Amino acid sequence: MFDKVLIANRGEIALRIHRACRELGIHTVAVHSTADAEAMHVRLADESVCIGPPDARSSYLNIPAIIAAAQISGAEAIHPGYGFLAENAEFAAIVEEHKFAFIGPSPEHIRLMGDKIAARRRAAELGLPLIPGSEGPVADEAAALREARGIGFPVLLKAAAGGGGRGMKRVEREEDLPAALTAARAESRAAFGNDAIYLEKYLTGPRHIELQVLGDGHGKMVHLGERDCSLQRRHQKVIEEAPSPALNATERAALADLVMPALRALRYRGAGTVEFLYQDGRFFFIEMNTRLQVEHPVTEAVTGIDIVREQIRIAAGAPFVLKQQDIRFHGHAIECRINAEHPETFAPAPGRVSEYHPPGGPGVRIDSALYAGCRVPPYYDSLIGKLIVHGQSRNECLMRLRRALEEYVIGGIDTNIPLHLALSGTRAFVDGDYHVRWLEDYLAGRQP
Ligand code: MV4
Repeated sequence: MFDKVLIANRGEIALRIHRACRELGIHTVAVHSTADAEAMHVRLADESVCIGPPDARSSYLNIPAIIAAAQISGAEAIHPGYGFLAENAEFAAIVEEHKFAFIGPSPEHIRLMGDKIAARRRAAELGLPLIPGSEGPVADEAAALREARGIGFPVLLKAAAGGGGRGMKRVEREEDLPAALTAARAESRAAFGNDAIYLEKYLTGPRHIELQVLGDGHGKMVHLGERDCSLQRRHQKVIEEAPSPALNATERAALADLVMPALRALRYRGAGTVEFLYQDGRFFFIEMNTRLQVEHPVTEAVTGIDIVREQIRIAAGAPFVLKQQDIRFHGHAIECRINAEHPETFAPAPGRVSEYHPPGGPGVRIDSALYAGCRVPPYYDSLIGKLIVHGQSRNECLMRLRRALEEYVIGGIDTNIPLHLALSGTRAFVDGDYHVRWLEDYLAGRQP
């Protein structure tokens, strides 16, 4: 096992990784920008290194500074967390070239899944079902028209380099296609330096269902069940749950039967998430995330497996002892992402936290780097914590969620806790009857 791990991240996830390390007897090295000198992840780590000014490009994305921090501290491995450099194949390769272990998948798998067209092609070869659409990028307007007529309108234009919903354009009618294609290409070129666009049938009311997997890189592979992440706003997840209220046991088994042979064939290493859209009883592969995800705790709650510990064990080459038949699923878990933002306008709300009182009690987990008196800097994303509740049934979980949200006190800054309280009482959420567009529709119809 490693003796020392560098955590190339900040906030709640840096803390989460620190906790897994300490429970494995591993010492930790935090890195931080000058804006985060007083941050909780720095205070808790055994050592810390300042890697640059507040701007993430100069600090948390600064590869030479992070490699230098690993060298001077004598770390043996680097955990990238999520966001920042977590899905940067170049970074993973540089880490390995410098003889550190990268706590994540191989650079090749990161690169493959980062190219959405290549990922789609490989998924099809591996037998995963795709949304009907173009086989690869569309060459020009004529090709796009041909494809769209073949599958029928509405269609969705997607950027090959996109993902997470960036660079998508919905096209309702044939006459709108040329302009939409031009716009999609321009946006994609500006955002990603790549103007390759592909086209799919537009699904009107799908759910986002993803399967958590862990692999040893040699073909041993387990899944930890699915999460339903359909409650999103502007492609940011707001609430996630496990298991999905939409699936029965047969559908759940069918999902695992699709994914597991494919990932075994890929010899995937580490933690990963295979994302699907689910509509009318069918799963369609959309993308694979080659990182630890924000919502991993709901899976930890229902399986009892520490996903970050397993990531570290895999990277250290420890024997892979997880067996699918030993993995049991218990009850239901829901996560609310707590953001520093105005609960109605969603304007970011950085500032000083004057009071901090997180909920506790049975079935409640808080992952947060907040403390009374801390500052939420304006330079990074607005996620300041995660409330995860676990119960024997979905109903127990919902009751627990409400009481935990009522207990949660974060003073001095705006948070979306009032939004979560409102959502936890809506009919659609209580019934588990929602799809990926439901939250935006709900927010649009809310009284001002
Ligand atoms: C779609 C879709 C409907 N039809 N593809 C958005 C993120 C990206 N990973 C895939 N996304 C979607 N792809 C087809 N053919 C609707 C979405 C979508 C969505 C997906 C998952 C979670 C939230 C979403 C919100 C809006 C649209």
